[in-house]
Amino acid sequence: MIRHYFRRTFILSLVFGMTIFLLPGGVFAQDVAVAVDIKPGSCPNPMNVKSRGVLPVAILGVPYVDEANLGFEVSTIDTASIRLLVGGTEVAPIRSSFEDVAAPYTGGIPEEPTCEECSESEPDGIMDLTLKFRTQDIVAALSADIEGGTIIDGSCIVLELTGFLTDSTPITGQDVVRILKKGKVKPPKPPNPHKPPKD
Ligand SMILES: [Ca+2]
Repeated sequence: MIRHYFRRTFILSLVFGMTIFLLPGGVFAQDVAVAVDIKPGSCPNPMNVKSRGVLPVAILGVPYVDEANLGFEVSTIDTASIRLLVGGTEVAPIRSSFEDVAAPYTGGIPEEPTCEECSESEPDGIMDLTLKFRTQDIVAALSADIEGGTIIDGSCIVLELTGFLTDSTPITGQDVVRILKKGKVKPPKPPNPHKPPKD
């Protein structure tokens, strides 16, 4: 998995540091950068644009370290608010659940991430929020965003996730998928002419 967490935290602190939101209670809050993991347990993260299935995406819980690093509990997320931003389209998940599926990446991330910058991690005892998005919803949004509507095989695309915590604090994160247009899509089996029909 692409593990942008720490790099993202740094970048987003620059990008969103100036983005201040006024909460209903009059409290100012910045975006919280969350660790997003597309296809937890898999590296790289292929997305077959012909798939009629779902793309699993996890927001990873981060363990408490000390008072300077309080970690992140996914139970604080308003799950109904989560969207993938694909071009100009918001894609909502079709379902979500709480499940420990992976651990946030703590290694270094190069300046320009590619589809290969990922690692396979296992559950770490910290609860994660798993979400399922219809692949075809994402493909439709991608096609609408690309001139000519043609998604290029093998290309790396950043998917950005947004949402809110239950206290209305905005959250954001991202991960990368590699577009796959070949293989693994089985055509329906033709009927066997030698097999007698069932009664
Ligand atoms: Ca976990």
